[in-house]
Amino acid sequence: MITALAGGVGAARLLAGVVQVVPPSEVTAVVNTGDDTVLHGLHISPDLDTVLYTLANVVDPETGWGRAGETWRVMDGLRRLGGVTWFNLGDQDLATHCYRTQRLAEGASLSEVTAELVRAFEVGVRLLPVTEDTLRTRVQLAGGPEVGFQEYFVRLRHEVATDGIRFEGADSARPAPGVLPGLEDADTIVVCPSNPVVSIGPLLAVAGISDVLRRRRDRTVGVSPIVAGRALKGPAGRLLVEGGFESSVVGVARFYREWLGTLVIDEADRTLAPAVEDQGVRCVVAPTIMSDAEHAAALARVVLDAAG
Ligand code: FO1
Repeated sequence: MITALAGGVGAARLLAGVVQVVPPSEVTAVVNTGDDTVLHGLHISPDLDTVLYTLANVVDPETGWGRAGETWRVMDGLRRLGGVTWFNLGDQDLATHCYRTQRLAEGASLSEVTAELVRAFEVGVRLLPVTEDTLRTRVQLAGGPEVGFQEYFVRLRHEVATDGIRFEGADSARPAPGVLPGLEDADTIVVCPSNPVVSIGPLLAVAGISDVLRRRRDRTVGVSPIVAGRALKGPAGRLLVEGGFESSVVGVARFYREWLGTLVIDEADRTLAPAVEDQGVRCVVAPTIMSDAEHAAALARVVLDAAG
């Protein structure tokens, strides 16, 4: 059984490669909920939805989030009303948020609702929210207010300097059902190429998770989200630097070294492999840019082989 630590787009792409190599029924993804937000009274879980839509082959291939072939009638109506439109919610995507919000209001847990969505989209992989308790990534802007993650990431297009990140609710958030057993029992724990600070970070902040990872360090294999000093997408590089780490595969290794046994880095960083190993993390060099399904499957094979 394979259990993955997952954020959004990069994780979804690797998981889509993993399910080409092993049966989806053998894969569990522990997904970040720190990006979750309530807008228009709807509970939105961006990372869970990106993984769900990608594995169901209905994700917008351009953005990696939201639905392919989307229409925007509701957003157009909201714009005419002067409503909140900085967070783009397509018409089909809104159905997911309406369903999730209604089911939560009926007393279903986020895990149950996620399992219902997995069945409805015939995904096969077991998707687990990291916690059912409130967990919200908050971003302290340099010289400014603290804002919610989506305000930082979308409204401000993460083009602002940050003075710190915190995960509100982490000190009381319990792992959701299945999360710790999923990590304990996995043959391999895959750390997807997600943002170390704001996608993997919240997972580590939930009680018990980093302890299991430390204990099973020799079974954890990660893929660097940083290639040639930069994130392929999003603010991972600058958040690493703002957190005191290099924006490089060495910085990623230092960030993860307490509990990561092996780090897969891209060919572009081959010369840094010794420096990664100097961090005490075994290093495997391979193509890590998942430009299509074949590349994602090839990377998944490398990751699973690296675990031995
Ligand atoms: N990202 C954007 O850059 N702009 C958006 O308008 C936007 C809307 C959106 C709606 C639903 C959803 O599930 C994700 C959405 N995202 C958008 C992506 C989201 O901010 C990120 O995927 C994660 O929160 C970070 O991984």
